[in-house]
Amino acid sequence: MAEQKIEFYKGPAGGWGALRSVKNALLRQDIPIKGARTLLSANQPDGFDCPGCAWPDRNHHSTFEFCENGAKAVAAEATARRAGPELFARYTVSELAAQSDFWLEDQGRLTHPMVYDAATDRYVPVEWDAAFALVARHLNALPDPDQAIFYTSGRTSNEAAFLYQLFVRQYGTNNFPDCSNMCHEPSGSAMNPQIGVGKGTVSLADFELADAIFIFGQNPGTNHPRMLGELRAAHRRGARIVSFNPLRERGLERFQDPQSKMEMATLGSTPISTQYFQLRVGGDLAAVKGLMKHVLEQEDARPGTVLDHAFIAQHTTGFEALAADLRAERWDVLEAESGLTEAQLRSAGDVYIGAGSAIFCWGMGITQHPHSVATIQMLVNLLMLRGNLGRPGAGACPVRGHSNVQGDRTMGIWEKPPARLLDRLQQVFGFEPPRRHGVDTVGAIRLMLEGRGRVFFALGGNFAAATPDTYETWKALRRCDLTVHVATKLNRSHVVHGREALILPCLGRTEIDVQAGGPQGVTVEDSMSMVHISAGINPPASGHLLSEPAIVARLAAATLGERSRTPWLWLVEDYARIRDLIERVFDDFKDFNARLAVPGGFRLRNRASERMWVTASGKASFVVHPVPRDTPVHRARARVRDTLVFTLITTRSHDQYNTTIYGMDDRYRGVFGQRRVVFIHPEDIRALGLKDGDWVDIRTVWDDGQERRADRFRLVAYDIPRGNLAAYYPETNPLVPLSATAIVAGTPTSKAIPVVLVPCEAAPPEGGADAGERVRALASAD
Ligand SMILES: Nc1nc2c(c(=O)[nH]1)N[C@H]1C(S)=C(S)[C@@H](COP(=O)(O)OP(=O)(O)OC[C@H]3O[C@@H](n4cnc5c(=O)[nH]c(N)nc54)[C@H](O)[C@@H]3O)O[C@H]1N2
Ligand SMILES: Nc1nc2c(c(=O)[nH]1)N[C@H]1C(S)=C(S)[C@@H](COP(=O)(O)OP(=O)(O)OC[C@H]3O[C@@H](n4cnc5c(=O)[nH]c(N)nc54)[C@H](O)[C@@H]3O)O[C@H]1N2
Ligand SMILES: [Mo]
Repeated sequence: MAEQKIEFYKGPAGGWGALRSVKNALLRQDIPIKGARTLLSANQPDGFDCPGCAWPDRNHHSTFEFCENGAKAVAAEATARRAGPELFARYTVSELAAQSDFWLEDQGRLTHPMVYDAATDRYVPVEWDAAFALVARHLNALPDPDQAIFYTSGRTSNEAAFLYQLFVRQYGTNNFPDCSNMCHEPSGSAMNPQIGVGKGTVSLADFELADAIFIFGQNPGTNHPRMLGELRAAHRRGARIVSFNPLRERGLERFQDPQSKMEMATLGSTPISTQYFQLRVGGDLAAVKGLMKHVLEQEDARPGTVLDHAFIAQHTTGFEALAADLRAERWDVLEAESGLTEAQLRSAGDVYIGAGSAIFCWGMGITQHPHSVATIQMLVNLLMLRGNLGRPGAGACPVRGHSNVQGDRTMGIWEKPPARLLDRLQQVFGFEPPRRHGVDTVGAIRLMLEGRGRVFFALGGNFAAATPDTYETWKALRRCDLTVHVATKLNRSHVVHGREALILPCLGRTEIDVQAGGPQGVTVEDSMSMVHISAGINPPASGHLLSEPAIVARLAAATLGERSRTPWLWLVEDYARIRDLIERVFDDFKDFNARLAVPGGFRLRNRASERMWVTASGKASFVVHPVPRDTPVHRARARVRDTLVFTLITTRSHDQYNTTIYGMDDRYRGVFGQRRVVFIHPEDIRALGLKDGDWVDIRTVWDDGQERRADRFRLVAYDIPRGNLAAYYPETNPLVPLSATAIVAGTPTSKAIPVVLVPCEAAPPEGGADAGERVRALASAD
């Protein structure tokens, strides 16, 4: 076990620390040499798309873009370690369930399809055909297709996602919960009605032109490290970079580019943010409103010089109502709710006014809040006041997470499919698609809890750990007749299973995929709507793996049989055939196969970036929203008066990919060898009568009488606003109530949980406290 310590990190983001960390990651996975070759193929024209994040590549040119966390993601997949049948013979599933998330994935790549054997409480090997027959039997026995649930995580390729939605809709349901429901759903929910697209409007070229880049609630140094390269270049040419974040994230402060020989040799670095606003958690809507109020007041003082009147007149509706609302807004309310002063808000507003063109980026710090949709609409309002949409160097940039989460939605992984998609499926494939909307992630958990969701199938991801209200979710999964997981690595979701259960191991993106028609590539769409091909270079982790498209096709054939007129097995012989079908369903994919031949692929049309508004009014709309003052946190504070009620954000460490834990360090935040920590303001520690390093249990304050707790966290004095706490996910997911969801979008509000802290004894070593918790929870989930 690594030494546990808390030590302020003095260095910049990136630099030698990043190189050292990659070396360690490769050593851990026993892949010093192969790993290096694999790393060099990430994001190359003839290589694979990095399975890390959705940040776009510089045109897939051939210089290697170094990215520490991309390298860790690749190493995790290309590991030499294997979780084969011997592992499952050695441990019962109950024994596996007592292990930590880290331990489970650390066993390595899954090698064989496995089926749960209740008599021995073990997973045992199963033939692929028998596995598909088992799923088909369950699906075909359901009285109503809406009792089946089909989850998707965002690594799934376009080809697999397209086949999957086609299969499931032919089967008869729109029950497509996905990771997006927990992630950028609010961005789509906000922007679709407002400007007619649910995606970002910028491309990388805009980053070269922007005079100002505003970053709200996003931590690129850890989660999108290649974005730091763009920010560094922007800073160097004089662009202003303004960050809004309750935590001082190192990657938003300074960056040492591992590809700059000069910076590496001299230990130099480039500052990133020109201004940093440490606002209060959940304070963004108020802050953005403050910026808008300032913009309007400046326009009043210097008429005709601040607003883009031509844009507003020609392209928008609703300006007058917004202006009236802003004029009536009070600075004291904006200050109290944002945690920033009027002077700070005005100075940020001045940077915005001073910029000829501006880009707004945002991440989970914006979306995982009750008022996320409103906040995003306010961000778009602010952009539109100065015409910062649909022109060079300007626009909206929701920074997606999973490498193909955007593409999966484009392909129709959506529980609320638009009628035009269903009409087209009907026309092209000659079947009657279900029109009822399906369940999203939270809806799926409820359906299973009520006993009306009986088969749960997951194409990737880790539903049991990524979702809110962990033990409710476990109860839900354990009520299923059958749970099935297509996966690369063992995880929590495989050991918290239904009465019957399957683990179906698949190829990863780094691996060569050979079908009857020869080696295949798949396509993905990045955060800026670039679609390109990805082809693996490593031999498969095991000879028994199937590709995701092949798994979906064989399952479809087994389930639908004669009922389907789609030639499933023929389609997966050559993925170009799948792409021909994609082209027939989506007009924007015209000449799909031909356009992939261009290195770097092609950009999907984005009508908002052409100033074409596919909205009800045919215009972009300004939307009015009040400053939220009745959130669950406000209500909890009003109710609990004798103790401090904090707002907890649940976030990522530098050593994890969502529920995949790579290691126990969070280097930039100075945490080493441990994860059960909670960041807190030193004055708040004093107010609790405690001291730095003391241990606490965390309890949620909610209004449904249910106890939610996560025990044994170590207090870490930190530069965070008073009244706010931060801790890592997924350990804190038991604290997030199922009913804590974003208005309209339904996204769990993982960054806005009202909690209290209860002192406890010092914790036993890592894994101890929460192993006990897991065993108890599993027992009580039955
Ligand atoms: N290495 C690595 N890369 C990843 C991932 C990973 O886990 N590891 N995950 C991938 C996925 S799926 C996603 S969605 C993205 C996630 O990437 P991010 O969007 O960066 O997500 P988080 O790490 O949760 O961090 C959110 C940031 O928001 C800040 N924040 C919290 N609350 C507020 C608030 O109220 N207001 C503001 N302004 N800021 C706030 C936090 O301090 C933190 O800096 O990254 C993707 N890339
Ligand atoms: N409290 C809290 N909860 C959150 C968040 C938060 O910030 N706070 N963030 C939310 C967000 S933004 C997201 S996106 C979700 C993530 O939710 P998910 O996408 O469901 O979770 P991951 O941890 O990314 O999934 C990891 C698993 O994916 C499998 N896998 C990896 N590569 C492949 C592949 O190529 N194919 C297949 N089939 N499987 C593969 C591996 O078995 C691995 O164990 O979590 C959400 N949950
Ligand atoms: Mo995400």
